[in-house]
Amino acid sequence: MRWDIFCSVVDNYGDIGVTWRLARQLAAEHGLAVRLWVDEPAAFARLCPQADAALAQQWLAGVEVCRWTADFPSVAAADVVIEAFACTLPARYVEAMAARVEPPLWLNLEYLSAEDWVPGCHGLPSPQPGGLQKFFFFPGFVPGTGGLLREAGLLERRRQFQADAGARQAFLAGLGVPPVAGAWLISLFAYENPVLGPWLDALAQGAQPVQLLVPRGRIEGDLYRWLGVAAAQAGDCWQRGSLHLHLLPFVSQDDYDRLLWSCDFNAVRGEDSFVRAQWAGRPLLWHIYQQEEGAHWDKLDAFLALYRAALPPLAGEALTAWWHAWNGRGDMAQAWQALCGQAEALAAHAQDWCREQASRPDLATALVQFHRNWLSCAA
Ligand code: TRH
Repeated sequence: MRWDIFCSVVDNYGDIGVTWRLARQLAAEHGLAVRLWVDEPAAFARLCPQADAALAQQWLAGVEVCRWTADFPSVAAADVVIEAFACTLPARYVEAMAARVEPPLWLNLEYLSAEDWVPGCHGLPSPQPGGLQKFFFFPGFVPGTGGLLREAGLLERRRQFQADAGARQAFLAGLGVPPVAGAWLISLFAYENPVLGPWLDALAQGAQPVQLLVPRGRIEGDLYRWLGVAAAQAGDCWQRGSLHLHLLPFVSQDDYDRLLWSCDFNAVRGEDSFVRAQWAGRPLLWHIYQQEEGAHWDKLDAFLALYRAALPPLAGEALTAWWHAWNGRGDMAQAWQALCGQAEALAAHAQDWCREQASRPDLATALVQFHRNWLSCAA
């Protein structure tokens, strides 16, 4: 069975982050011949350092990765075609789909949202010219959605790593992060954020030692402003009061998982790091990708409502205030103080939430099952 996945990198790393994970998992766990078309190989090579951004075609982790150029080659269409996040397929490729004797299953893999309309839209068909039919496939957190990307054995690998203090220390030492007695570890991946300064003030002035681990990225400018430095490089570290800051390289996707597993709290952004932080089983802080007219607030609050449902009220309120402040509504220093008092409840809940989500079918398996059902309906 051949599957083609199309990824157009709009900006950032979420599009390629999700499709690369999905492609690898379909090949490794479902024995499928997967081809991943990417229009920005340089973004891909940052997540997968073994990749050569100059190549038009390469094989990595059992996946054929091809450069998607404006002048799209004439190729046979696959049995299943996934357009990620409504990227427009090349016209020539759509013609090849229509020319097949057996039409392919065409899926639009949608953005992740906890909003309550999602189960009602998951799996809906959308007729296309040329007799083709496209279906909307929605990831999600509740039954009736397509679930979340989760590789087989992921949580067991994570548990083993977290239970092995030596492995964690060796991993962090490889990133230039020495142990600091009694410190909380926090990873920080975020867009530009004007409330970083107030949070760092609170961390520096607090009684609790904190090591903040910052992979290189868009938050660097705000960090430098607060530190009063003009520039820095991966490996640099600073201490301000109780706060130890470490600038890290942008690591491979697999190492980013280990970084999340190593930390007590993880500040994440976008879509993919948001899910990976949930699999880390540790409390998270979400810097959501901002949308026009504030549409991201509905998404943020829909997730919070689900996530905090089983939390004690005080912990739920502290978490909500912290997430709201980080996204521009509220006082970040105050929110952090309130949150510290709920750290234990939040840590226990992060594990419960992870277990509950992992009890559902993962997204790759749900896609394979969707295809099977579609084939049996067509027969
Ligand atoms: O990069 P993002 O901000 O992507 C976003 C979202 O996908 C959003 O939904 C989309 O609309 C917007 O782009 C255009 O955040 P995200 O989704 O977390 O992707 C980051 C990827 O980078 C993820 O796969 C983890 C990976 N990563 C590494 O591999 N190494 C690193 O050091 C870091 C910090 C991240």
